Amino acid sequence: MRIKIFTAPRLHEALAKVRQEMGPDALILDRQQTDSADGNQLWHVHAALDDSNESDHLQSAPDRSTTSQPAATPDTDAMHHHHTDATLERLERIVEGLGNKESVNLRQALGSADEQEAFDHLTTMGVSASHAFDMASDFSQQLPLGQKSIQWGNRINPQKEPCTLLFTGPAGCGKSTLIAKLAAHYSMKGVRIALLSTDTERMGGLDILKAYAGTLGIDFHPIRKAADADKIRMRIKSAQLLLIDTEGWSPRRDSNLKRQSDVWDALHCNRRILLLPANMDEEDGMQQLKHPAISKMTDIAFSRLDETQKPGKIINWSFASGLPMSYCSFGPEVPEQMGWLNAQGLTTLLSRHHRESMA
Ligand SMILES: Nc1nc2c(ncn2[C@@H]2O[C@H](COP(=O)(O)OP(=O)(O)O)[C@@H](O)[C@H]2O)c(=O)[nH]1
Ligand SMILES: [Mg+2]
Repeated sequence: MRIKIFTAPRLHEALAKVRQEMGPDALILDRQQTDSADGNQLWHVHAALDDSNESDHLQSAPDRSTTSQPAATPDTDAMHHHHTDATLERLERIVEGLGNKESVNLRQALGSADEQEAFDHLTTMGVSASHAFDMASDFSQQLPLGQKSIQWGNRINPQKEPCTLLFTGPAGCGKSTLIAKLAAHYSMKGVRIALLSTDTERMGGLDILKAYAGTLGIDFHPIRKAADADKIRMRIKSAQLLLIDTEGWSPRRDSNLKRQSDVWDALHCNRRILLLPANMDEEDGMQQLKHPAISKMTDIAFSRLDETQKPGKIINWSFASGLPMSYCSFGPEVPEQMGWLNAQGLTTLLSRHHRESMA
């Protein structure tokens, strides 16, 4: 048994250190909070690792190095698989247990019953335990959530500064609808708008936006290849707001990404917004954040907030992506049911959802 103390300014950071060094088998024995010499708080987590598991493993695994048969027989292979399956199963149980334990530890480390209740609300809404721990105090006082910790995007002001916004994300996430909402919203304010779409290869890909452009009396241009970008930009050079729709991506059509990203580069967009549907499973969303196009994005936006019981996952996604939060969409109606996320809005979103789920 190896025991070590891990120290960090915040509890979840100390717990992360434990996992990093000792792995998922580590047991949390104790945690304490102290004040450091400079008056800041420090967390000390006592963790233990049972090294004897490793020698168990060595004894029970078939020792291939000393065997006289060079090739594994089907029997030893089956034994080996069985052993690996059992180990994996055990590991899964430990990881799950540790996850729950970490959540319990974080909850217990909160100062008051109000904060613990806020922690419970936030985790029920889908906020991860470590972010819920950091936000519990603000939420319990109904203060704006994540004002300092979350990255917030800069709102556009096309009347003052022309801008080009591109939207992308998984297929069907609501890109065209959000662009139609923005187009309607800003055209009502008298902003000169043009719409472009690189969604030219799919049957019907251009249709929705083309129809909205017709209704709103706005210029609309499909753009097929990077070489057309200059010509089209010349034709719409008086536009103050250029909104660009894309076909987005799906695992089956990634070959198209190169063509799309060449067009994006040629259009010199100053904002490239990743749109994730909030009704997507949190893990699936995390997978989306590994997509190669993510490195080119400047902001993250969320759609379908009306279709999830766990809107708090958008906090986890935005921390994981490192991208600032921007627009949100919470219904299919154009131009309503759209907004710009800020700390106050996020608090309202999570409080309202909580009240509704309690009702
Ligand atoms: N409930 C709900 N539906 C939405 C939202 N945004 C888009 N939709 C609907 O989702 C469907 C796909 O949207 P669309 O904009 O075509 O997705 P795209 O493929 O990403 O362009 C349409 O039926 C929209 O009306 C939203 O925030 N909430
Ligand atoms: Mg579309």
